[in-house]
Amino acid sequence: FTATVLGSPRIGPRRELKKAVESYWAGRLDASALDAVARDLRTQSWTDLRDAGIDSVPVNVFSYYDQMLDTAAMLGALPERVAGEPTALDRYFAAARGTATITPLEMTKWFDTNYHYLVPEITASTRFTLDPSKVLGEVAEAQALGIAPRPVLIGPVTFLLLSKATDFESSLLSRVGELLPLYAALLGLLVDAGVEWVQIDEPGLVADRTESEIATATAGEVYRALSALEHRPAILLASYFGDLGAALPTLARTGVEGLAIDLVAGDPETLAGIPELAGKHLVAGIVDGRNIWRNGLAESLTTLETLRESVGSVAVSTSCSLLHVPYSLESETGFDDALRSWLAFGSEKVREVTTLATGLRSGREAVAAELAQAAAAQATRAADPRLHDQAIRKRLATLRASDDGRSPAAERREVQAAVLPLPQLPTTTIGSYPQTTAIRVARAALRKGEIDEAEYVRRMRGEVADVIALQERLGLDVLVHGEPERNDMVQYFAEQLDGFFATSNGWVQSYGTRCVRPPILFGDVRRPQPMTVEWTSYAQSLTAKPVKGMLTGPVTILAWSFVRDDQPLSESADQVALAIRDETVDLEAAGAQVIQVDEPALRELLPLRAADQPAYLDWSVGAFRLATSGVADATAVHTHLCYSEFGEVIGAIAGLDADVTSIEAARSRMEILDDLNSVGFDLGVGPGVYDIHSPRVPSVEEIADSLRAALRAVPVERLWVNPDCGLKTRGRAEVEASLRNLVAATELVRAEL
Ligand code: THG
Ligand code: ZN
Repeated sequence: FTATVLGSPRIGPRRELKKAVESYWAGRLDASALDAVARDLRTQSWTDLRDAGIDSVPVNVFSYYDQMLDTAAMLGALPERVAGEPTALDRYFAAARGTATITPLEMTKWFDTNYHYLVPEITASTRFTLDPSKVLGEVAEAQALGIAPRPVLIGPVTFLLLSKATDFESSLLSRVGELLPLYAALLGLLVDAGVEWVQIDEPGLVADRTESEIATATAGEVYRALSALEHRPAILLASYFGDLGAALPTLARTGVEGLAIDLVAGDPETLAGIPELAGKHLVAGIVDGRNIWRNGLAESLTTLETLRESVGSVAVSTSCSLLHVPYSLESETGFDDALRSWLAFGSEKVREVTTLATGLRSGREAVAAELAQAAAAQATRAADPRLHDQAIRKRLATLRASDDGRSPAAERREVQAAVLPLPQLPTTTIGSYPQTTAIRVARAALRKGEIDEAEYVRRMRGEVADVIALQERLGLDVLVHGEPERNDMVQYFAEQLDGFFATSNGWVQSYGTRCVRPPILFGDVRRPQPMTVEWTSYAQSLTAKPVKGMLTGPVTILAWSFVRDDQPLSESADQVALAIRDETVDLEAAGAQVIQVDEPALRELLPLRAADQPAYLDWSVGAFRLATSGVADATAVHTHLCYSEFGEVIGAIAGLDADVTSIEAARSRMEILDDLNSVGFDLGVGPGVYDIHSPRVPSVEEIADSLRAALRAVPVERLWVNPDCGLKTRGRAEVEASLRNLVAATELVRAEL
């Protein structure tokens, strides 16, 4: 084949799958109606690819929830505790989201993307068995449409690397021998079904983890064994999100027929010195599957031509699955013409792939018009004044040279205690309160033009007043306004900053049925006016207690946006930091004594390769400090971090130098406090004392125990009391009951001091 993609979005161009699955959960749709929606979406997706000129169509990339969960189901590795559910679909969804009595699988980041997968649990007693029904079903469905399918599987090495061993110590990779016969049997079934090519994904091999050498060696053995099978389709071994490094020659030496290589995240030069590639079908991932910029086709063709000279057989592809970009530009009506011409979403990327394949096959003249259009778009982008705001750049340079940061933390602590005396173990919340039906109704009415901006603001102020009254009643010490005016915080700030563009339908799956609409950072960042000051000031006018100003940090704003590819991320981060810094200064001038700048995504942008991590930590911490060093010593800077796995970034948390850091710790049993001690952290810390991700109301005793445990690791002067994350996804009643217990537990423990 000559033109393909590694995978497609599946949530539906209008999020049809999200709506159908959620209706099924709510009991409004039965399993066969759900299946019909899913089948229509697959048909649409495959025929669109074929009609666009894709000559090898990936199947089995559809999922009701997640591809790792699908793989666990295929390998008979769903957890024991779902076995009692009546149907396979019920067992599947019980593993994904739990039931009243079943805890779901854990969820974590899919490499360094904003997609989250479910972590399969493998126990000593797991007996792998093959259930090929989903993949064979999709193969037959595609064939019935006259489409030659290329089924996509997650490979055994990546499956095990990303799973969790729950009751035994040794590396899960040691169990790959149990999976091999199942994959071998499956390859046999696929070739019997008439499949020519199978794609086996092994993105786990691009990260260098402690297991990397053994993973590479294991993968070598696995693919030597699979490719030695006589009865099988041709194997396309797919990698993405980085270079294969040492794994590339190892894999090239096996008998697999094809290798898919990410030429966007990885370096095409690394392919040069590998003679074993010569006999392979190289699937060149040259169209970026993760960002939304239009491909500069001419340079891509040059790269492809060079590759063809050295390798021989080259197909054009996306760098990874198109799962990570929105469906199509067609449904975006708000972009100006210039911006639109710079972009390519999913279906536009498919056309780029087929254009490049035509160019490679038939010569540049065959696609001269497309090359000229791409070049023209690139030229207007480079020349657009919005990309180069000299005033912003000059201010940033001056500030970088002159800013010597904040005074030492101990000095700040003294000044802050003098201007804002707080009780021991001060209580607070992370920022958001439940997004009530009234809030959602008002937002929808504003969007549809049924109410005007003034009425919307009036209603949101009512919500703020309710949240302030609630916190007064509960007896919390540092209050928040509750953020009713924000749906997604990143979208909220991006909409107010120049240099960002918001999409109207640019949904990307984040996990399960949940989606986000990442804003597009295309130009230099400028803050035309204050963004949050009126909300915070209004809340402060209702209470004598301090109200925190609430902002999102530069790293998180970038992590959850599509970012510029024409300058280093560090450069963009500093520009966003400058805008946030201006906001902190305005909040302080308006009377805020505490300002929280959240960085929940600090961990997720961490590069996959250890060698790249120090530089990242340096610029990300630097951007946070730039954003927060504009205020006086008397103003307390707080931050909040989510998603417990802090291991590699623990030093960076200290580096942020925030006066108080609240952190997700309810589920990691306060281990994080010992980790912080081990790097000499001596600032304020609020380890979450209960888990907000569950609707359960924690008891007073339970919270008091958490606090007592925290006090064994942290001196009382540094300890804050808070839930482990924002409350926006919880119900009002549970929040009130939980916080009442949080305050009561704090009073209990204060009395013991
Ligand atoms: N915002 C953004 N990215 C994120 C998060 C976020 N990535 C990591 C984490 N948080 C992912 N979590 C979620 C949680 C909820 C939803 C999406 C991602 C969600 N989305 C709504 C839905 O799909 O129905 C749509 C929300 C909307 O209207 O904007 O509930 O917080 N950017
Ligand atoms: Zn959080």
